[in-house]
Amino acid sequence: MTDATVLPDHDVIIVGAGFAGIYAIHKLRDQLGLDVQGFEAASGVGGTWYWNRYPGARVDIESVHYSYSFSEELQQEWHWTERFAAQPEILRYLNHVADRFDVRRSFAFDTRVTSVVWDDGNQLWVVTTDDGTVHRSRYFISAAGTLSVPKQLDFPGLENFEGQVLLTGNWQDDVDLSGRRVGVIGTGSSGIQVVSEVSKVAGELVVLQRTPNYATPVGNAPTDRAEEAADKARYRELREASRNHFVGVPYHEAEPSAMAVSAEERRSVFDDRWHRGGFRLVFDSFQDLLFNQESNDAAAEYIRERIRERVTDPATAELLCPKNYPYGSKRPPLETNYYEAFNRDNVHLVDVSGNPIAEITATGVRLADGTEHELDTLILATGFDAFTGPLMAMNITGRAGRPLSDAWAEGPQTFLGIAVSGFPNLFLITGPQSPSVLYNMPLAIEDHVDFTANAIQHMRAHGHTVMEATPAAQDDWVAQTDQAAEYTVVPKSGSSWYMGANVPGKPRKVLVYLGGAPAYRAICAQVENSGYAGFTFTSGRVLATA
Ligand code: N01
Repeated sequence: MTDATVLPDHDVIIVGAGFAGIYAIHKLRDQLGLDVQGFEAASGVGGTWYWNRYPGARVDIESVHYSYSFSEELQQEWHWTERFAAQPEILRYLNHVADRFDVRRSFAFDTRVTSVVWDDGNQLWVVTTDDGTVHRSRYFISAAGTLSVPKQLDFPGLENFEGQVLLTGNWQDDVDLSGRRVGVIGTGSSGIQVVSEVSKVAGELVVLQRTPNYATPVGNAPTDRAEEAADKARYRELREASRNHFVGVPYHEAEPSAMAVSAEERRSVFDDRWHRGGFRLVFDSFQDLLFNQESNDAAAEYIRERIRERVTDPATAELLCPKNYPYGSKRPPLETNYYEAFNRDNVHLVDVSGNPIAEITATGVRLADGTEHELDTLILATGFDAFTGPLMAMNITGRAGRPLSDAWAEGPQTFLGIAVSGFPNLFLITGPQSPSVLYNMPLAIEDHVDFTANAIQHMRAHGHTVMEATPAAQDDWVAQTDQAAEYTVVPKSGSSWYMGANVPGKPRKVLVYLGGAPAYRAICAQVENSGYAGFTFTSGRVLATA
């Protein structure tokens, strides 16, 4: 029992105004009646969809599923113009949601959180923003995203480049690349989308590829109004089916094993999923692609065959064929005419795997063997410091002055990807070791915000001021996460951000819970129903905000 003397300014501080922060404000302020303050570094709402304005940016889960489910009215009234909405439409949607639920008034925009420190004596979080203001809150929620801090760039000479440098993860509006000599570094999901679009307008496009990817067609099309009406008529059922699927999309056609059928049957299933698009090939063809190397090899070979069919020049096709890591061990990108871009005369593929980028010069890129590519514009699609980057950037310090960077020196340690032992009343929305990026994000976010809201309600109902994961529950969860990954092909990838392996020096540790959304949701429900087994609670004087 403690007696706090300093009052918090707010019940809750939330960082981030993307899908997670918008819903968290609505849930905690409007449904729980809490005093909530949000901070957002950008000038508006949108999160990922605010910053990633590069040409070609588009969702790769059908928009009817990649959207909020918490309001029946919202999901009925919103109309998506395309099956897979492009970035501007998703940003419009998030602005609409922000207006509809009046969340903007609870955010301070253009405001970056620079430090977050637990005050044990007063049992509250002390949050400092970049204007030097200090704010205190009982609970702190990170809705700062998983892919929101671009990976630090390590190209020598980048500062000497006299042309234009553009980052896919922090793109400016209205960049005109027509007729320009453009270089793209990176062929992950962002690079693949940007190449497909920029190839149509650039005078010359040089794609500097270190690792080819298993990209498959997204299958975008204008929304079919009849299909939309049918989906809306059974939205509740669709959402339930999504939440009961491994990756949170209502797929239902996966057969047990690619090895249990004949080569012809396998081929016909792959063909069908390839043509229908979305993540059907990887997650709705055979259930064992991520778990059985032989099945995975069959899918990988199928994709290589498709790439060879689409790319005219055999040498270029071969360079575009991934060979050294399993399909799905890196996050599979979806594409629209990506491979066809390499049939254009203005597009050149440059392999920088064995001949790396040595230097960015004043006029372009120089490779290790001395080859130079002259460029007007350099696009960096080089990825993110996933999961931990956004948390580290806030300088979070827990009990006894222990920084999160110290607690996580060997990689993240969480309970359920939501809580961290030694960091009381801290809630991570889609944090490391939760299914997050492998569970349709808006639904994963809603689940985590609901879990957090329920936990806060539980504390208030029982007169608790502090809630904290136990070290034992955390150790057990980390072990379960590591074990779930071991059953899959994911650890076999050399440079996947799922493993933290894309950032030099970052501990190699699986960052995603790979047991699937349904298993994970059942575990979270068990924790809630048990009265929060794995957490300890401290009671004290329950204080109103100042
Ligand atoms: O980043 P990435 P991303 N020299 O890390 C290369 C989501 N997303 O922004 O593989 C040369 O996947 C690197 O090469 P390698 C989605 O979850 C979704 O594309 O390390 N190359 C790789 O090719 C996605 O997975 C959508 O050898 C260097 C690339 O840069 C996640 O965001 C769209 C290099 C980075 O690929 C991240 O995708 C876009 C170097 N020094 C993104 N350093 C949707 O469609 C890095 N690379 C919803």
